[in-house]
Amino acid sequence: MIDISIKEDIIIRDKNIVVIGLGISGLEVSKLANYLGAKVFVSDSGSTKIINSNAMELMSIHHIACETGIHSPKIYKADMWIVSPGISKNSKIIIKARNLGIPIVSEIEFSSWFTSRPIIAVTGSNGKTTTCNLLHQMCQSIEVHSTMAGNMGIPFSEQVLNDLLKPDKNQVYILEISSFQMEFIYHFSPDIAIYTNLSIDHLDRHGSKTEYYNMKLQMSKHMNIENHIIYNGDDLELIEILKNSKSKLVPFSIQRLDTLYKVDSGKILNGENQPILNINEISIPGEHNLSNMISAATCSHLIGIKDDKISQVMKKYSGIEHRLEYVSVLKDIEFYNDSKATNIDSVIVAIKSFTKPIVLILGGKNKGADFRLLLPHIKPNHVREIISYGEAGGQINTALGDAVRSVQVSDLSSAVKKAQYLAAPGDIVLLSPGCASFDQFSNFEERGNFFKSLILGTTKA
Ligand code: UMA
Ligand code: ADP
Repeated sequence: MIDISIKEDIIIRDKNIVVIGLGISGLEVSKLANYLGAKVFVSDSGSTKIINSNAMELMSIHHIACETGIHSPKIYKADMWIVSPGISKNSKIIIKARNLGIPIVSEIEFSSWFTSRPIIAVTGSNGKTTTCNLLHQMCQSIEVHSTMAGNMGIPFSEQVLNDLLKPDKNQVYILEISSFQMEFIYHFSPDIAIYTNLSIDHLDRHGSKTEYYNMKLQMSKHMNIENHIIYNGDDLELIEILKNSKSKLVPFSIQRLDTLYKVDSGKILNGENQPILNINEISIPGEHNLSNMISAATCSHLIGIKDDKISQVMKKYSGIEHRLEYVSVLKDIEFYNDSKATNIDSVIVAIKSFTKPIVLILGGKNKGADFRLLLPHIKPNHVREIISYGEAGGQINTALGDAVRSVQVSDLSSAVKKAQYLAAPGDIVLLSPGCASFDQFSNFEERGNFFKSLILGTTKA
């Protein structure tokens, strides 16, 4: 077995490393472990087209042994396991491997052993991808070359291997970290951690709010007194949870006046109380996006990025696909695609981002959310109708009861048809589903693209 207790003493060369999962994390971490001289075996219980094609790539190009459609007994003949985020620590194979004393690490943990570049790690329940993208645009200077990786879809292992093959001494990693990725963490320690906010999510995976929050806290657990934790100072729960951290705590806020950047009288002010931007120069909607910008600005400032670069990015930033994305206007009805809103809090901020009347489409696969939490944020003259669909449609309808006009349909296509029928000129039709997409789609991107194709007429409702 590999002794993983002291990071500096870990030896990988010639060790039997089993990688569990052959999605993008498994694919890329196998290449990294192989490059470092380990004997790699990869196993995935599934056998979809993607899994099989990843296996083919590893076997034919990298000569790495793989199995798909099964976890054979071979997986337990290992000096260490590297697991993909999609595999829960409560799964049968993990419990068995633990009982056999096999050390198990996550893809993020393993990759972090092989880089000494600075790491900025971003987590939270919402706003991670947006904050990472803002930071990535801000952190480009002669001295700082940022590279994004993590939960947004680029495995950290891929970027670490790229840097080993073609080193860039000015490289700074901006990692988007999910709670799933923090289940097997032993040494991972970013230089700067950002906590955007915390609210309940992923109950189906973690079982309780406490366990979910604990996974989020894993990200900063090994940080030291020299490191910084930038956190949302408007989030009371987050303040409480982080208060005993060893690292330097740096709040950001859109309400307080004691933070590095402040929002005051329609302007963003810097540490010298000088305005760097008028709020109305920002083109993406919602206070939550202002909060994302201020957190990215705070972090950029800490690593020496100048205010003119920060404000330039804030002005130019036009948002990311599937996050409150404007689709089209038809018969004076505006359509927005917010397919990435997969929890209650992101639906709440979406509602708050508009003043016009909304016809809201909710639904998909419930992750254990309580839809009654939406009720205090739904005013009948603002959210005029709710259309629920998919696996969670019935639960949503029951949770909302008579408090709001709601109708349940079977699928997204019918929901769009219904929304077009119910919306009046001047209204907004908003897909902000508050659920995962997996009941009817492969991922949130496919759901958002399908919604857009219905609106733009490229697919018939
Ligand atoms: N599997 C087994 N045995 C098991 C269980 C699963 O072999 O007992 C296999 C599955 O068949 C699957 C693989 O393990 O092929 C698991 O792969 P994965 O789901 O971890 O997929 P990756 O392609 O590696 O993607 C992961 C993240 N997926 C998840 O967290 C579920 C991606 O986040 C991330 O972009 C990627 O790593 C790169 O870092 C996705 C996600 O949905 C987008 N994240 C959640 C979210 O944002 O809400 C947290
Ligand atoms: P994440 O990567 O954490 O899922 P994204 O930036 O992809 O976050 O946004 C996901 C959803 O959350 C979108 O619907 C978006 O409008 C919403 N959102 C973005 N930033 C925030 C925030 N700071 N607070 C609450 N919701 C947010």
